[in-house]
Amino acid sequence: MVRNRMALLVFMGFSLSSLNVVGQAVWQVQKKPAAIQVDGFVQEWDAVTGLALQAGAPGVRAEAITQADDVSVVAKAAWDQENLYVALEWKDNTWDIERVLRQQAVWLTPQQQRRERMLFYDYLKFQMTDVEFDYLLWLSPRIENRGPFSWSRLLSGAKRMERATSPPAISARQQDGTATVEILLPWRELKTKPKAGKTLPLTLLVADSDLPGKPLELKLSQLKSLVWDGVIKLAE
Ligand SMILES: [Ca+2]
Ligand SMILES: [Ca+2]
Repeated sequence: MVRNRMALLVFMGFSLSSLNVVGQAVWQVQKKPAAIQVDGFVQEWDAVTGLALQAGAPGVRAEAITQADDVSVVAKAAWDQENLYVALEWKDNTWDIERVLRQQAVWLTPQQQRRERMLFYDYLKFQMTDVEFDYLLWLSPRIENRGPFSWSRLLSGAKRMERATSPPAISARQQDGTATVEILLPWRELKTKPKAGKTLPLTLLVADSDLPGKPLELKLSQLKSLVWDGVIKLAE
């Protein structure tokens, strides 16, 4: 019985890892168009193809989300020698944002389980890794003149030692039911250099909560998220 279960786990592990190698999602990111200004307005990104994060979109794993109008984010990115630029167009039928400081990032459930507190609000997790670094950014949109809220951390080198890093420049607005965010992330903050053709493993997670003001205990059974796992590729 135990052996069968072990064999099943080994088989599942093998299937999952081969799927990752064969079916890895690639997000091609072009060089920065001249006009980009990190001011929270995103009209200059119109010609850039976005990555759709919503229920049913290719490569997106939806947890407890079935409708695109529940939450959706279109992510766009561009790069140059100095920076990675990201633009988000975020739609949500019920906003639930809250500042979560890094020191409060873990919440202990009544059953003494550790949960990431950001998952209980509307937050986006951006985690980009490389041989040289592991960079994590959590951010919320700006809604009704609150936010954007964010925190980031950088682990550097093969041993993943924590290194000081300045927060990226983030500019966010809310217009006509859409929250927009622009992020400017300098490569030097990641202690790395970009190169055309380079691929960097990336995870994007959109946490969605529609219970503003409710206690976390009550939200626990209602956690919803969208996850995209793949690589970001710096195109020529
Ligand atoms: Ca702009
Ligand atoms: Ca929401």
